[in-house]
Amino acid sequence: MEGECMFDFLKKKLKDSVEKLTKKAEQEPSKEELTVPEVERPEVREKKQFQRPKPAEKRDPVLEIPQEPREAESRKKPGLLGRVRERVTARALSDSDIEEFFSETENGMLEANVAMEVVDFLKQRLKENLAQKQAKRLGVKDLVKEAFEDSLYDVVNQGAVNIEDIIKKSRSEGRPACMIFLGFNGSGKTTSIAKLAHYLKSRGFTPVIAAADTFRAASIEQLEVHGEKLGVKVIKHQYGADSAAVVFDAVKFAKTKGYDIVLADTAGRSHTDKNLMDELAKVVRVNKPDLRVLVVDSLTGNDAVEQAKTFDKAAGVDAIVLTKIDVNKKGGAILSVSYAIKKPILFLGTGQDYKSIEMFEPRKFVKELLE
Ligand SMILES: Nc1nc2c(ncn2[C@@H]2O[C@H](COP(=O)(O)OP(=O)(O)OP(=O)(O)O)[C@@H](O)[C@H]2O)c(=O)[nH]1
Ligand SMILES: [Mg+2]
Repeated sequence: MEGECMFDFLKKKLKDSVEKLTKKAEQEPSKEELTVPEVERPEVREKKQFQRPKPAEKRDPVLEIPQEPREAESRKKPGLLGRVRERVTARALSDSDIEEFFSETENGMLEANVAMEVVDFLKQRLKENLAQKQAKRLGVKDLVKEAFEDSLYDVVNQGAVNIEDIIKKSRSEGRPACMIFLGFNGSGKTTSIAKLAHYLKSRGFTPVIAAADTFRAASIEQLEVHGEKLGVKVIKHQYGADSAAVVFDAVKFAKTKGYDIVLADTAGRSHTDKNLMDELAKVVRVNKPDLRVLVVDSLTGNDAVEQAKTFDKAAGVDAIVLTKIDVNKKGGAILSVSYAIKKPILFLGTGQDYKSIEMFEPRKFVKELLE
C-alpha cells in the first residue's frame, strides 16, 4: 500500500504496542523466573560427547517458557534443555503481562477505531500465539512482532473471495455472474463499481453495469458518465423504477449477449431504515447474486461495525469493500468491520480515480501495518 497517511495512526499505535510488549519481555527476570541450571544425569553426560552444544555467544536470547511443560519436557531431554535454560536472558510473558499490557494500550487502539470486540480477540490470540512462539525460542523482538502479526492476521483473515473464480464458475453454467453493491449513503458504491469494471476489463473480462439506484437524483447519469469513459454498457430504467427489475434485466441482457458479469449499483440507505432495508432484501431475493458486496466508508468510525451487522442481517453480505483508505489515518475500521461479520475484505478503495483499487491480501496487509 502506498501513500503516506494510510493508517498512520493505527500503525503508530501498533508500533508502540509492539515496542511496549518487547520491553516488558526484556525486563530483568525475577529470581523465581530465572531457571536453575539442571543437574545432569549420568546417562546424559555419556551422550554429551555426541551432542556438542553451539558456542554460547552465537545463541539468540531465548525466552523462558511456562514452568510446568518445561519441567515435564526437561525430564525427557535433560541435557539439551538444561543447557538452553542456562542461557535464558528474557522472561516469559505471562497471561497477566498481556492483560496489563492491554490495560495500558487498549485506549490507543480504541482511539484508532479498533472495535472493543477486536481488542478482546487480539488479546486472546496474542496470549495463545505468544505461548506457542515462546516455545520456538525466538529472540524477544521477533517473538513479539511475530505473535502480533499472527494475531492481527487472525483478525483480518476472514476467508477469501476470488472474482475471477466466480466468473469462471458462472461461465461454466452458461450465465453471467452477478454482484450487487450495497451500503450507506455516499460510502462509495458507484465509484467502487466503476473501479471494479475498469479492473475486470483490464483483465479481459466483459462487465455490464446495472443502474439499480433509481432513487437518488442524477445517480443514473453518474453511472452513464463512468460507462462512457470506461466503454462499459450500462443497463437502466426510469427513476423510481423497481431496482430488482433493473438488475434482472441487466442479467438477462448479459446472458443474451454473452457478457461475463453484472455489477449492480443500489441506492445508498441508512441501516436504520427498515423499509429501505426490506427493499434491498427483495433485490437480493429476486436476483440471487453470486456476491453481495457491502461498501463501507472507512472514515465512518465505530458506526461502521453497526452498519455491517445490520446490512448483513437484512440482506446478507458476502464480501466487503472499504473505501477512502487514502484519506483515512485511523485505520481501525479495516480491522473491525470484517471481523464483526466474519466476511472477507474484497478490495480497498484508495483514491478517486479508476486505478485506485487494491485487492485485499490479509498477510501483506498485516505486514505493512507493522512495518
Ligand atoms: N478519496 C476517496 N474518495 C472516494 C473513494 N471512493 C469514493 N470516493 C468519493 O466518495 C464520494 C461518494 O462516492 P460514490 O461512489 O458516489 O458513493 P455512493 O455510495 O455511490 O453514494 P450514494 O449513491 O449517494 O449512496 C465521491 O466524491 C467519490 O469520489 C476512495 O476510495 N477514496
Ligand atoms: Mg451511488
